[in-house]
Amino acid sequence: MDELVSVTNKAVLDFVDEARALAAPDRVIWIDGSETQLEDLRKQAMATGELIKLNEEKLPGCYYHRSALNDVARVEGRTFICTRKKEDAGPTNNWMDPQEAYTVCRDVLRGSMKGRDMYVIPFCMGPVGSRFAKVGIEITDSIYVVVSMAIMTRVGDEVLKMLGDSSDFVHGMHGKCMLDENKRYILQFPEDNAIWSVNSGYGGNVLLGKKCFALRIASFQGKREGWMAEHMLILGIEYPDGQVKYVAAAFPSACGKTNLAMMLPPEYYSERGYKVWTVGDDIAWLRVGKDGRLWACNPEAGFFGVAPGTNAHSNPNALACTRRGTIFTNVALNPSDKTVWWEKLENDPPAGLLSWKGEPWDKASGEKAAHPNSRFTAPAKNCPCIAKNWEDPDGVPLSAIVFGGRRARTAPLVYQSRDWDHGVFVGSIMASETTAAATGAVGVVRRDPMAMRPFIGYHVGDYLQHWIEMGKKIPNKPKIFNVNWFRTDENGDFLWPGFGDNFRVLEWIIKRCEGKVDAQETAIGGLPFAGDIDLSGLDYEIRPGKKFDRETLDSILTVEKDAWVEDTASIEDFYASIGDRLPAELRASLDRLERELKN
Ligand code: OXD
Ligand code: MN
Repeated sequence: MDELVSVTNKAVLDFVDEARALAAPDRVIWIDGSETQLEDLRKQAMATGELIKLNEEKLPGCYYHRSALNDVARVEGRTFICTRKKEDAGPTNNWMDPQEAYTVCRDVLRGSMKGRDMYVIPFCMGPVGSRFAKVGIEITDSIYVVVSMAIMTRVGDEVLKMLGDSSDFVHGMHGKCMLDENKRYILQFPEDNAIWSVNSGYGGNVLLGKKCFALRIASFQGKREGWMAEHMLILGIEYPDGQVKYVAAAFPSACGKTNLAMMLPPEYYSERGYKVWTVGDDIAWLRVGKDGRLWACNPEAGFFGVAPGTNAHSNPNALACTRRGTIFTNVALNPSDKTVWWEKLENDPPAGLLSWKGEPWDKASGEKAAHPNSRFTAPAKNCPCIAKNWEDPDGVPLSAIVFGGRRARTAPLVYQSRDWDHGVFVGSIMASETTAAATGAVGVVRRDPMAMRPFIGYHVGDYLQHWIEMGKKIPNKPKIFNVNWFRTDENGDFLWPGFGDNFRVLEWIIKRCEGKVDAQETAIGGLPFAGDIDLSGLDYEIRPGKKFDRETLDSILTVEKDAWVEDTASIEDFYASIGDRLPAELRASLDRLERELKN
């Protein structure tokens, strides 16, 4: 028997009826957002092993989950943008005809929920009631999805109330089905406001509010409505006088957005009263404010962070987020005291761990205990450095936008674009080594414009044009920069200490925004004079026997012309693939770069 509910929104009821007729669940359960209902679902999931309750004293309210072995990352190869015209999906997306896509998915979903419950999750991206927030309805047969969505978004009755009788919501349909990777599809229908995801249980594929809605669908909506959905963290830097300056930064998946968003400034700065506040760690919705500045909102309510590498040194704030009310996925489990472990959490793993595969883990085997893309799903409100205004419906005003990739060579530590259009060029030529966040080879350099390559819900050329057009609408534009924390030496060791010391670069960036410091003009943009990056207090060993020195700083603040000339050839290829939808402004910037590199 279904639970009795009093939903009156016809469009929602029709959507649910259609899903029920197709998937044939035993019952339909409406998620009301109450703790009682969520607790009941967690208990059910514990009974089947879908969730394991962790140590209530050490990790109160925390749960452990393993996804299927073949289902541990986003599947870009099986992610499709289903626009009516193929050319509207563009060269960076897979495309499927919408009718064919619905048919394929219907075949997979038909009868797939027999014997199971179907959950209807009303969810809101952005604070409920905000004029910028957007509603989705996710249908799923996974309790893991329900409880994760309840952390990552605002869910329940209050969302339905906000929706009223409007049909303006994203129709999200998810079914685990058989978890068959050959029939796994992550389908976005931007023209229909719909997302269908089948045969996966991995967060990035199934928490539909996140990548599918807040980036792919929202980027399309933003283009139509005059705003932007970006793969960016948002942070605030508080100065000793109490002023706060906000920065949004786009880095590809698993390149340190969460670490930067929650960074602790070096002691030298914190002693003087500098602080960093987190507004968001993955997604920013950007709008032009009444005051002519660009304002950024975090549409999410939680963090879906990469666990390995997170520790008391690298990101104490993220670690603190995960100490209560968190779901851990595909990390290692210590069955004796029901705690979790992952690579680099501590130096010595406890004995008797079960790996992410659920098998006894043998350190000597060389296998990882936690999957490299294992995750924590933690409420944003847990974060010790969450900004007081992180839920302000208007968001926060940006001083700077920062792009950055993971590049062993070529890109210097930091440089500034000459103006907005050149900044769009800098973002468009971003490149990064691939990571474990998506299936496929790791460590391959690929062009990843604005870190959005896997997330642009339409043609990349139109997307870049939208950036150019937005620049015309922002009287008081943020300045645009590029950073690269990942330069390595000939032994593969990182040259820059990273983590909290990245604050030194942010400080230079804000000084540039305020016209307080000069830059050296080069072919690629404005680079710091090395003396302007404050190294005070950076006198510890960044690895055994190695202190950071001025010479190293000089070496990562130079433009290596040969490497850049090589890079422009690959940019040419990338731009050629975009075809005639490439904005003329970007073509002109590339021509200028090529010319100036010859000088
Ligand atoms: C993420 C990703 O999960 O980018 O944030 O893959
Ligand atoms: Mn991301």
